[in-house]
Amino acid sequence: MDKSYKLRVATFLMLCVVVRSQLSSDFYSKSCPNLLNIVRREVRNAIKSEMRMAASLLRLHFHDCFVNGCDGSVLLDGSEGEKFALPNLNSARGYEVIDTIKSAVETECSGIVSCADILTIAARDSVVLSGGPTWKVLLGRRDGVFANQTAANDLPSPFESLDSIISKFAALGLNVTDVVALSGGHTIGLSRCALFSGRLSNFNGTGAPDSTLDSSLIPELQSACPVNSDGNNTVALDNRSRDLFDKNYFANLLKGRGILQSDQVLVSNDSATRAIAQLYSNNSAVFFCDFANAMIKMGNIAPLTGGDGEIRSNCRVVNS
Ligand code: HEM
Ligand SMILES: *[C@@H]1O[C@H](CO)[C@@H](O)[C@H](O)[C@H]1NC(C)=O
Ligand SMILES: *[C@@H]1O[C@H](CO)[C@@H](O)[C@H](O)[C@H]1NC(C)=O
Ligand SMILES: *[C@@H]1O[C@H](CO)[C@@H](O)[C@H](O)[C@H]1NC(C)=O
Ligand SMILES: *[C@@H]1O[C@H](CO)[C@@H](O)[C@H](O)[C@H]1NC(C)=O
Ligand SMILES: *[C@@H]1O[C@H](CO)[C@@H](O)[C@H](O)[C@H]1NC(C)=O
Ligand SMILES: CC(=O)N[C@H]1CO[C@H](CO)[C@@H](O)[C@@H]1O
Ligand SMILES: CC(=O)N[C@H]1CO[C@H](CO)[C@@H](O)[C@@H]1O
Repeated sequence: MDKSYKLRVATFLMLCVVVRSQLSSDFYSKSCPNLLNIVRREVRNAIKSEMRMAASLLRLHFHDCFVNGCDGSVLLDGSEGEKFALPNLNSARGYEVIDTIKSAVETECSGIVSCADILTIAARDSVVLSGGPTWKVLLGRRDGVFANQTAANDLPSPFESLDSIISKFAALGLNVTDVVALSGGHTIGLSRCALFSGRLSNFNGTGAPDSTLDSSLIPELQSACPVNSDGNNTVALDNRSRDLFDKNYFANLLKGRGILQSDQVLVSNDSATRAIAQLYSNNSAVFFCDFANAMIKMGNIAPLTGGDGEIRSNCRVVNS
């Protein structure tokens, strides 16, 4: 084994995460040295008043990065924007928290830090403050100047096949390991009944519930989602530890207790994703490492850098 290879292996073991990027962890170290402390403090405050906010901020970053890259486009107001796309409407949340963080950051370092970077740091801090892994956040993204509702409507859906979800991730440079690890984000947060109640009866026109559902989960979900309710009731995506970022999500899947169809299919028909979920279900160190790595990869999707885009002064509107 040559020396540089040994060094690479040693570095890998030490940091776990090895992803190349045009972004850098010290991007604001001179221009806004207190940035990470400000974001951490504000995320902690938000979570103190509502623990679910950790999950909401994590999801917001995912929905930002999958549409036009991580450019803060999901934050833009307006009925033509991404907020009104089906996967986000009455669903994505946390915009007010991003506003609060942004104004705290502007007070110390005006016009310096992008909304896209603030969201990226907030997502990392949400995971850490929920008991999950930490990683070095790469920074230097600039904010986009347009939203794309059409692309937001094409975000992965809970009704989609695993193959189709895998290809949507692959198109953005994320592989099967990343699909399973990032799906583990569902270890925190809630889902509305409308997004899984079709599994409870006459699933896919079969006249029966989804056969992959654990039979003891069906009455639990039916009582949380009465037939004549409007679909807005919520249940925890990981009912064993709803606010804790842990590996229970994967243990749930192996028992047929995944809430969304798109969760459960990770262990149904595909032996590759199933093997990864099995590994994570009893090895949180591997899950945490792969999750951190995949979050950095997701955060690297098509960033605007250099002279592209802008530093928005209000995360909800492009600068005039
Ligand atoms: C693999 C494809 C994915 C699908 C189909 C999917 C689908 C969903 C759905 C349907 C909900 C519930 C939304 C609602 O109730 O209105 C949800 C919630 C959530 N998703 Fe995903 N998701 C996926 C991937 C991800 C990824 C990559 C992350 C982050 C790493 C993530 C993090 C979350 C979180 C934290 C919540 C809870 C949000 C809250 O409570 O406010 N999801 N997801
Ligand atoms: C918006 O997204 C759609 C679908 O992904 C794409 O075809 C279209 O070119 C995008 N529009 C812009 C302005 O980038
Ligand atoms: C996915 O990519 C990561 C590197 O980012 C790599 O370590 C992992 O082995 C890949 N997984 C698959 C299934 O190719
Ligand atoms: C349910 O139906 C959809 C298409 O109608 C199909 O893609 C999916 O594989 C079916 N799911 C199961 C678990 O049979
Ligand atoms: C859920 O609540 C929103 C308002 O928060 C409402 O517009 C929507 O119609 C409700 N969904 C259903 C299925 O009734
Ligand atoms: C991990 O869990 C699987 C079942 O999901 C089990 O077969 C295997 O023995 C476990 N491995 C360890 C190291 O605990
Ligand atoms: C689907 C669901 O939410 N099931 C259960 C979650 O856990 C509580 C107890 O902690 C049960 O009452 C729910 O039925
Ligand atoms: C598309 C497909 O092959 N779906 C199958 C996945 O596995 C479940 C049982 O675990 C079957 O019911 C589905 O038909």
